[in-house]
Amino acid sequence: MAKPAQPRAAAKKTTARAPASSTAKASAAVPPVPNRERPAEPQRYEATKEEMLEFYRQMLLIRRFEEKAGQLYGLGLIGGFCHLYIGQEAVAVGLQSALEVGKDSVITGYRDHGHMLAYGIDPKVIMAELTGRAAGISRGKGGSMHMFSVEHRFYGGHGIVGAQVSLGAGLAFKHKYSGDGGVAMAYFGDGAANQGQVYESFNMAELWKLPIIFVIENNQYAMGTSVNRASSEDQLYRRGESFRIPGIQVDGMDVLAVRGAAEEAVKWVRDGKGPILLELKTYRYRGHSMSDPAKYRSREEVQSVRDKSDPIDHLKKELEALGVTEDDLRKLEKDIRAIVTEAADFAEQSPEPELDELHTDVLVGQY
Ligand SMILES: Cc1ncc(C[n+]2csc(CCOP(=O)(O)OP(=O)(O)O)c2C)c(N)n1
Ligand SMILES: [Mg+2]
Repeated sequence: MAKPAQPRAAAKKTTARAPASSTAKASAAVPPVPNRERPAEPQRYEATKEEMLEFYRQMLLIRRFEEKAGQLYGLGLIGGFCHLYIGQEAVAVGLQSALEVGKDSVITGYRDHGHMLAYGIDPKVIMAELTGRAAGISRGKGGSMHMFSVEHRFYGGHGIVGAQVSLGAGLAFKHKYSGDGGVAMAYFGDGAANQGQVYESFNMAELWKLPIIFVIENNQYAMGTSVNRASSEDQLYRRGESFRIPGIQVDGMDVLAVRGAAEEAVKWVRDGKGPILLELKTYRYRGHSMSDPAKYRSREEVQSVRDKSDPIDHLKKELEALGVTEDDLRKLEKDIRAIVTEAADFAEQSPEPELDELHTDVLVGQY
């Protein structure tokens, strides 16, 4: 006898995890019924006061560095494209604080300054690269979108939307092949999440159980297009489902929630369980790039996110509640400003590359 057809609702099993974010939309009416092992529900990270101060310091460094980069761009000292990370600081800091610099690889798109700073790369050589100086991390020839540090295992800085996801799968393959214990973290945007090569990479990564954390930085916009206008499935943490890649949605404006999710993701991947997908709900305060007139959203929208969910203000309040004084925070701010001023002075005073550098490093040898 033929089996009775399953009722529609029961057949619609979802293996996606319920959103961990307070800002997340309500999950589907049918509760998730996992049919395979899933990572544990992430908890907000229980940081010590020292760790919280360090997260605060790193986020503030990114914010002040980016503000300075914006100023230097306005003065004509930075040429070409420049995409600022202001508003998204908790993502890079929360995630990369759970990685091991020099062991785990990181790769991202063109909005890359924050990821470098979060991986401990010297602000001076990043700023010098932005201003096209010989002392820059890519010898002044890469600019904002093309920076690398093989020493840190930071592999760029890529201008082709989505390309870094496939390259990231390659980095993960290398970690697995050589058995070096490292994992790869590949960041991409909500817009990039609609690129075909992302899904080819998902397929291979799961098939070969590659140690990779796919990170969607959902800042709500791809240039001037909002995620809801461009994506048929706008709950991006579900995008790995048909490849059996578990997904977790995270409040990307809360550095401790981000770090908590990173803990679970790193554990899953290092344990050899294959890839995992994190969707970080975040927001960029500035335009897509420095030349964006930002006519696709209102000032009120931006201001309201800044007022309600700023990751730095949020952590500042928590630190104050723990007894960190205004004076302590003022001193920290002063130290950060000094680091950024030093980086800008270094970048302005360094010489440009020699003309004969035009033909060097066009093709790089083997690493
Ligand atoms: C293959 C490709 N298509 C289009 C572009 C032009 N482009 C540059 S950035 C961008 C938007 C990407 O948005 P998203 O992935 O959300 O990242 P975000 O800028 O928000 O960080 C587009 C369409 C490109 N660089 N590469
Ligand atoms: Mg985006």
